[in-house]
Formats: sequence, C-alpha cells, structure tokens
Amino acid sequence: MGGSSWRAFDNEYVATASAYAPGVVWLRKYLTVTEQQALVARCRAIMDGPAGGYVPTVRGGGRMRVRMVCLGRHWNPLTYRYEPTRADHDNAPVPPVPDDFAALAARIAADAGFTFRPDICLINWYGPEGRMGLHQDKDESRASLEAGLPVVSISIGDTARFLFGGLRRRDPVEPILLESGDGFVFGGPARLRYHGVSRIVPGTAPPELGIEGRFNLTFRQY
Ligand SMILES: O=C(O)CCC(=O)C(=O)O
Repeated sequence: MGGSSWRAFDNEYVATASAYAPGVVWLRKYLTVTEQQALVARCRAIMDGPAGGYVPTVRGGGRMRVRMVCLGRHWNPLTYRYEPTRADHDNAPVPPVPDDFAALAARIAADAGFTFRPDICLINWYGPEGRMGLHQDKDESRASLEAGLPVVSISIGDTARFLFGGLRRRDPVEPILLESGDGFVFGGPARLRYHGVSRIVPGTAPPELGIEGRFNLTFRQY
C-alpha cells in the first residue's frame, strides 16, 4: 500500500473515495458538534453505568490500553469470540445496540456505499496514554466477513493517530489522524486490513465536548 492508495475527501467522500481505496471511506467531520455532544453523554452513561467499561486482559496476559464495553455481543479478549455475557470479566449479560446507534451506523455505511445492519457496537475509551495494537477485525461470522460487510468507526474527542495497514501484518501502515466527528468505514476488499491506534493527541477534543480523551465506537454485523 503506498501513499496514494487511499485519500481523504472533505465532504466529497461519497462519490469518489472508492476510486482511491476500494472499500475504504473516510467521512471527515461527519457529525456536528451537537451530535457529538449527544454521543458523549450516551457513551459516558454506558461506560460508567452497570456492566460498564473495564480494561480487558488479552490472551497472553497483557492489559489493553483502553476501557471497553460491548453492546449486542461481547467480544471476549481471551477467546477472540463473541459471546452473550462477559465471561472474561463479570459474566454480566450484554445489552443490545440501541436503535439510534444502529441507525446512525447504518446511515454512515450507506453514505460510504454499504448496506448493513449492525448488531455489535464496541465502545473504547482512550485516556492520554491510550492506544491499540495493530490487529485485524476477523471474529465476526464467516458470512459477514465473506460479504465484506464493513466496520463503521466513529471518533469522538481527542484526535487519534490511527494506523491503517494492509492485509498482511508486515504490510506498510499509513498514519491517519482521526478527529472528533469523523467516520471511517472499511469493508469489501478492505474488510480485513490491519489497523490500530498508536497514540492519542491530548487537548485536541472540541472544547464544547468537555472531555479529555477519546471515545471510539465501532459497529459490525455479526
Ligand atoms: O479506536 C479506533 O479508532 C480503532 C478501534 C479498533 O481498532 C477496534 O475496535 O477494533
């Protein structure tokens, strides 16, 4: 993957993005500040509510550098499987994806040229030291992966240095600065591209949001 294999478009992404990166659409500043404020309130309530966010321990014993909560299905970081309860943590049942969250993700996907019905939402909270190693999202059903149903990502708060690689771990990665309100969609031939977050840029959240850190929501259809 070279520097020209994907590109961002300021509000012209829908019509032309696929010509640059099949299956990859970056919808910059997609959400208004008011929409972002509403999402902050919802994500905070979920993160801090019953069966809220926790710092997962992954296979091998390492602790993730995010607080995570899953809706729809729980992604178990020890088995890499989706489950109905949080078997790796407190066995709490997983609440469904709220209808308005699913509708928002489906709208973003549609604007990126995909049709899908998201039934999983992972919410990650990144503090100033937050990050996420390079990985593939490949634990959804075989049918979903084979159909190339997308991952829809929404960023809220501080800017993230998102790393977007290729289909092999050793492929070069492109750093992308995902800002508050951005949508980022990868599906089709890009569905299994490696990605991660190398760092958060503290102090970059819109002041109207009143947060220090970053929420990231990723939606998938199992
Ligand atoms: O925080 C991000 O932008 C990426 C999150 C991610 O890679 C994931 O949830 O699988």
